[in-house]
Amino acid sequence: MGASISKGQALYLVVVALACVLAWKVAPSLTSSGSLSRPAPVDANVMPVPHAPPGSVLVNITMVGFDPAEIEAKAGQPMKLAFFRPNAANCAREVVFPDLGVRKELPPGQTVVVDITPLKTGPLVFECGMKMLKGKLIVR
Ligand SMILES: [Cu+2]
Repeated sequence: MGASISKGQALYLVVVALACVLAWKVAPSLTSSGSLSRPAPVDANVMPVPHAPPGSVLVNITMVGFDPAEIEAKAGQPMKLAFFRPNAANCAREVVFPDLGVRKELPPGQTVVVDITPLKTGPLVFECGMKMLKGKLIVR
């Protein structure tokens, strides 16, 4: 007797250990890779709508660019821009304010609110990450 275990017990332990490893290593990676590769659920029958908070300026992102492409602003006054990218049929995966060092991702179907404070008067450019779509604030 003592510390010795039978062949049957040893085999049982090996099987249990393998089952644990499978459940721990393989199963989660299967489920998580499945959910990671799947985009956020979007009901094809429901058009996404913008959710611009009160006081914000809604900026739609269409196939041709930002709409409106020119927005009035006041120097030194904080403002909220609500960027709404209804779908992925444009390249604006992100919006960039180069002069302010601001960069925000724009997931399709969502409204992303960007808080900015233009500091000096004149045009303040915003653009897509590839500098193809452009808009600007007219800061007075
Ligand atoms: Cu682009």
